[in-house]
Amino acid sequence: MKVKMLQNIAGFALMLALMTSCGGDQNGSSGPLGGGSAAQKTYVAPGELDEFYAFLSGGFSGQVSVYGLPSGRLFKVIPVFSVDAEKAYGFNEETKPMLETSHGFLPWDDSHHPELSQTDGVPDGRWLFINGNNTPRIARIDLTTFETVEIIELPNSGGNHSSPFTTENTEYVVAGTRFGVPVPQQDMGIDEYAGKFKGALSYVKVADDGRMDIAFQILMPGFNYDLAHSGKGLSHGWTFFSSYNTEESNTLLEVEASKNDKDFIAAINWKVAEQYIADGNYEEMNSSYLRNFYDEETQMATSEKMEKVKVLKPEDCPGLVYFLPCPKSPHGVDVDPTGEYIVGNGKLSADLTVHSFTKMLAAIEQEDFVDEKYGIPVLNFDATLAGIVKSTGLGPLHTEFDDKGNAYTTFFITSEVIKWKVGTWEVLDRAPCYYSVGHLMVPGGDSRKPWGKYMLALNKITKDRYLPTGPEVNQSAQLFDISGDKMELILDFPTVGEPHYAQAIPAELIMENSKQFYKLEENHHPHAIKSEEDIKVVREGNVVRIYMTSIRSHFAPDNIEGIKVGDEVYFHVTNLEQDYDVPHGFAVMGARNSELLIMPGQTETLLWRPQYPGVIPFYCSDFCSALHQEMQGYIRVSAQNSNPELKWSVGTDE
Ligand code: K7E
Ligand code: CUA
Repeated sequence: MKVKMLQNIAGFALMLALMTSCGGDQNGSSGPLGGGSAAQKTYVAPGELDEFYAFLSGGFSGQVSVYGLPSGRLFKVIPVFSVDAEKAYGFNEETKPMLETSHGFLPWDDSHHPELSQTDGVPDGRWLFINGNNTPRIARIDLTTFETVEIIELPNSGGNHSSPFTTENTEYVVAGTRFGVPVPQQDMGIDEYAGKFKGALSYVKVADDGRMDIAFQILMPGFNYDLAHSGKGLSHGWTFFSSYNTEESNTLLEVEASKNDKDFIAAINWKVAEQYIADGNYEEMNSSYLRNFYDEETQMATSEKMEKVKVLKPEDCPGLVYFLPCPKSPHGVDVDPTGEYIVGNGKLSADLTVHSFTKMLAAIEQEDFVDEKYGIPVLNFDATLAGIVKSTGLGPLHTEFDDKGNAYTTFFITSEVIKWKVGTWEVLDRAPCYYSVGHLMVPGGDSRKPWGKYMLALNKITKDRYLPTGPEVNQSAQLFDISGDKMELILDFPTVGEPHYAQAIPAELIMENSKQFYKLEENHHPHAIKSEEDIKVVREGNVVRIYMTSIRSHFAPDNIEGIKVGDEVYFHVTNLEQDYDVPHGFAVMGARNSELLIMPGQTETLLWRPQYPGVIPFYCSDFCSALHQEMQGYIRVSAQNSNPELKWSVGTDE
């Protein structure tokens, strides 16, 4: 039995290898690109602007990258879950608290799914959410500043993968655990998994100002909750989570979790959940988690420790959860723009299973249940089935939609995107991807209003597509024009890290609100100073605070004396500029963190611990003017047991 299983694995692996290594001769210039017309479609002339902002997750880079479409130009990498020395994120005193967790300071995570906030089911350009997969967290990026302003931890979870998908009006972002874990965490046998481990689905409330808090968690059986999407239109009020490992195995999942012919899509009625909470029918669990918030007014992040979550148990909450059987370990679960169709992407099959929301409601009404799992009714598969897309592709992962009633599904194993008709389920077109496509993205393609002009395929493997760069070759994105009947490949560009999901939105919904600088008079940083007259150096014990300003092209003060070995020196640098695009940097020799990159009107703080007596230079690390190279200074360090006078200055008195 065991040997046979291993043979199966070997066979599957071989098939994968074959599928992902083919097509080496499909070269962009001579292959599917139609020559000049593709170039014209993606050419954004110098000085012209792109039509869409695209936000791609960085996967194991932990960040988000911002591209223009259709040009594929990289505009920015937004640090989220990983430290970033370029922007001092996680290095300066202001942002360090963003990466605090109940496990301590974590400089890294794995980010998979960017999700734009929505109003009436349409992306609105206010915020971008993204999940931290490894140590369960959700981040919120403010799209006026393109900075991470909030990170909330998710307790009782392990692997925050089905996250952070939004509801129609951003009432919630949801977060399902990928791994079943003991809840609460405890020392127990791994082989006690089945029946004892749990899978928490979190509903994170998003307030009008964007602030997040965990409204409640649903303590599900310990399946693996893979992806999610909320209902929209007629299915507003529901969320659908795909699952695998309903076998509840704790070992060799590639075999053990592929045994059941069908796993489940969990349909959660969150309006019912709200009612249970409002009626007080919940348990309060001691679960601590951190909520980190960057306050633009004080320009400081702070961490707040939360102690309790409200928990709902499905077995005690009739009407809260139903299981829709779905063949072959579904990965993505995607809801079409009308909200009627729920697409299960059964990754071990050739077919897509589409459920009907209307039929689901009828089946619930008629109690057309075939089984029950841990108190959760399992709906009759045939009763909810809307149709099957017979694709002849292999390994469907994710589906997005356009504004003409079409759907686009990625097939990892056969490395292609298949376009099909919603409602008739007929396959309309197929396009190869180079190679092994994971997610795909149509701007607004998981919302009620897709802007169905482009489709971006996000590929895992790019060997032979780009100049080789050693063993590691970057992942890639491939842009297709989907305005016609046939998908047309028009651009191929490398990405930062491994993009799993992406989102895009018309540029005009964001660019008009984009902040150009911080107003000095609104800077309420506790250590800000507003003019050079206020510069000072203050000692309290071995803590020395240097209140410094930067303006083209000098620091004030730029000569500092009276610092000793063993001091903790805080450089509080305020950039006095009030113009767009004039940041200053700050770097000091021997600093064990990074530079600072201070935006106009902003204050940032670098902690430095001098190690030996001497005269140490510091300088501006961002080329800011013709006299940038002159933007420098010295700090004198005396011996630990000396008693030097604290002095600071800029310029000479004469
Ligand atoms: Cu399919 Cu993490 Cu959304 Cu990657 S996941 S592909
Ligand atoms: Cu300031 Cu260079």
